[in-house]
Amino acid sequence: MSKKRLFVLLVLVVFAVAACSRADDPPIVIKDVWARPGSAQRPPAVSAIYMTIENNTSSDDRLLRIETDVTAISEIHQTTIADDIARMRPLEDGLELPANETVILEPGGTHIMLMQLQRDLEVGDTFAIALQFASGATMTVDVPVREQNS
Ligand SMILES: [Cu+2]
Repeated sequence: MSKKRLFVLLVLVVFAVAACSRADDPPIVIKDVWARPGSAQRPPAVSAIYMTIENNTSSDDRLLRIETDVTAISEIHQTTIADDIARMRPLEDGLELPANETVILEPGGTHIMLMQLQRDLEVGDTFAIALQFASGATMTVDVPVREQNS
């Protein structure tokens, strides 16, 4: 085999490996997503979504907002405890997703708050949400409704 042909072959192998690793490692991975049950008729007509977000890229990103047709209003909330009282506040600039880090949304911590539910969310239901990131990427994820993460 000539040196030129060997070089071309090596270049092809490098491209193939790069393409494979990109396919195997999606930049943002959503895991363990679930939502609490909620009633559209019964106040407060709210629910919350929890998930694990892996940012596998070498760039910081942010989750800006979530859209879903089960509610008119969804906000990214952070729970803080001061003087034994838990308070939720919206993260106006979105949720930080540092490069190569995993961010966990869980009960008592960060969550996606769904307010003014448009329909009931019962255990066993599934609904779709669209996540929008500061990078410009969007993802659609199916969310199962559960009593608790299991
Ligand atoms: Cu909240």
